[in-house]
Amino acid sequence: MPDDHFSAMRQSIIDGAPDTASSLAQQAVTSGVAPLDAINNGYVPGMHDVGEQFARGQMFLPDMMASAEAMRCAMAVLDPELKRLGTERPMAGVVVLGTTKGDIHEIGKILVGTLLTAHGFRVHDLGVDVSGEKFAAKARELEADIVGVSALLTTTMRNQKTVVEALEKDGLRTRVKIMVGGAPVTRRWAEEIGADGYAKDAMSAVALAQELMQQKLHTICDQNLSCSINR
Ligand code: HCB
Repeated sequence: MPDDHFSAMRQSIIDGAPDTASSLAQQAVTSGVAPLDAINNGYVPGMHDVGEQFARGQMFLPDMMASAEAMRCAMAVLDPELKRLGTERPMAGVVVLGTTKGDIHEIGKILVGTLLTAHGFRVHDLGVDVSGEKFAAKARELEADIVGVSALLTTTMRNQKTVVEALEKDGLRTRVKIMVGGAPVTRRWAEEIGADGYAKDAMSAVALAQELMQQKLHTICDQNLSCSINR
């Protein structure tokens, strides 16, 4: 796909133009462009520009909402394609996903959920503004392997720690791995709050989830001599 097509995708997000974003995504699918390339090279850079313009006061909340809507429309086209690519894989693990309490940003989390699904994970998305207790209750109900917590605000990232605490309080911490992400989140923050890993984007989240599943299997193996997984 020519670079100017990716530029047009990026611009459709900056302009907050849902119809354009959607039809460019449709064209990408029709011409065989990998949906992840369209997302990573076209739409996500657009969201980053929007964030920077907002931070500089060159863009206001209604504009940012229009950009989010354009992103949602592009994803509505690309999402089924991503899922289709992963439908025939064996189940890789169960993930409970959500955006932390007080935070309504969801685009990145949805993208993480989509790619995890495309790589064979069974994902339960709790949505936005989710308390630690809700994460823990759902993780217990589904016997989740991994809980993924998103936070986009510096004021809400500290609530990721309350998810770690809720899982500890519920006695789930030894069974459930925790991964965190979101624009202000760092590896150091993940370590500080006692999470098992940090992912900077959706593809890294998939790699991390796969690694956490391996760690989990090895732990089970260490406790069970009859285990026969490859090391
Ligand atoms: Co929002 N907002 N926003 N916003 N918003 C940010 C996040 C700022 C950075 C913009 C800025 O000032 N530069 C800023 C936060 C500043 C800060 O705290 N440091 C900000 C602000 C201030 C606000 C409000 C407070 C504005 C206001 O009301 N005055 C308000 C907060 C409302 C609330 O949550 N209580 C607000 C509202 C909004 C909306 C509603 C207009 C809209 C969200 C719509 C929606 O999600 N349905 C919005 C948007 C769109 C943004 C920006 C522009 C884009 C976010 C986004 O979707 N990025 C964002 C600027 C930015 O981040 N550059 C801005 C694209 C995705 C793909 O990236 O980082 O979310 P991601 O996710 C990645 C990655 O982090 C990782 O993988 C994802 C995929 O690659 N990942 C995980 C994410 N979660 C993971 C979990 C894991 O386990 C593993 C990996």
